[in-house]
Amino acid sequence: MEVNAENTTVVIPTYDERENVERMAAAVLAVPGAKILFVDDASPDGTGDVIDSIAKSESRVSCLHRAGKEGLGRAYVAGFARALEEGAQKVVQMDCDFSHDPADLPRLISEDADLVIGSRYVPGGDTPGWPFKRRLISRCGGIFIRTVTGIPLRDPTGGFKCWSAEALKKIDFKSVASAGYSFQLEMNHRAWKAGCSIKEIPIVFTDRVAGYSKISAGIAVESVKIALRLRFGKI
Ligand SMILES: Nc1nc2c(ncn2[C@@H]2O[C@H](COP(=O)(O)OP(=O)(O)O)[C@@H](O)[C@H]2O)c(=O)[nH]1
Ligand SMILES: [Mg+2]
Repeated sequence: MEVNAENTTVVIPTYDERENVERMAAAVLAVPGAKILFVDDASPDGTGDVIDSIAKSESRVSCLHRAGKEGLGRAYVAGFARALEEGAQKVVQMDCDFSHDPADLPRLISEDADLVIGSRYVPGGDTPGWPFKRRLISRCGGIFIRTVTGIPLRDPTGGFKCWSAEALKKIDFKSVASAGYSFQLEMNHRAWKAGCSIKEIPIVFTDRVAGYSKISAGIAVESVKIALRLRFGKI
């Protein structure tokens, strides 16, 4: 699929992704016109320096350097603000570990909705290789979130998404409460409540090959807390 992504910025948060950034930059740059904004939280492994050296020779790549690790949600808020300042009409969010396949970008970008969500749980979506326990936690999490908040999404916690600039401006993303991974849920909830058009398209989510996962046991707890706060109007 061919797309013209000149108005699109792909925001990619990085923390210790040295082994992935170069390959990721090349894969996203293969989408004609697309810009990449990495948001690096002073990765101890020197990811930020690797990105800076890519950016020197590639004008479509830039890096927002932050002073320290503040969580995925904070990194995205800063990245979205920068992308909008620079005039992006569409803003994509994507992990740097190839769990989100850059080959899906044209499909995500060309869809017409305020928010397009790459979904693991619509027909055609999948999480190959996940052990039963992980599938169960993710599925039950989704059911819990739908039941508690009422959000009509099959995959309310996924992180591969494309926003229209108008939708981001409308939902006042800078004021989200979530610092970490529950950012995904909170943002989706805002978009839904604001009446944005939301579309879920299938993606296959594969586990990372290089580097290590930054997810921790606290993630599920954070999502439960955020879901309850969303339900009871505390955010
Ligand atoms: N800038 C920044 N990036 C982060 C932070 N935590 C995770 N990331 C990045 O967010 C993406 C998803 O994290 P990952 O560890 O793959 O999470 P998992 O897929 O749930 O295991 C990756 O690109 C990480 O490098 C953070 O605190 N700050
Ligand atoms: Mg990952």
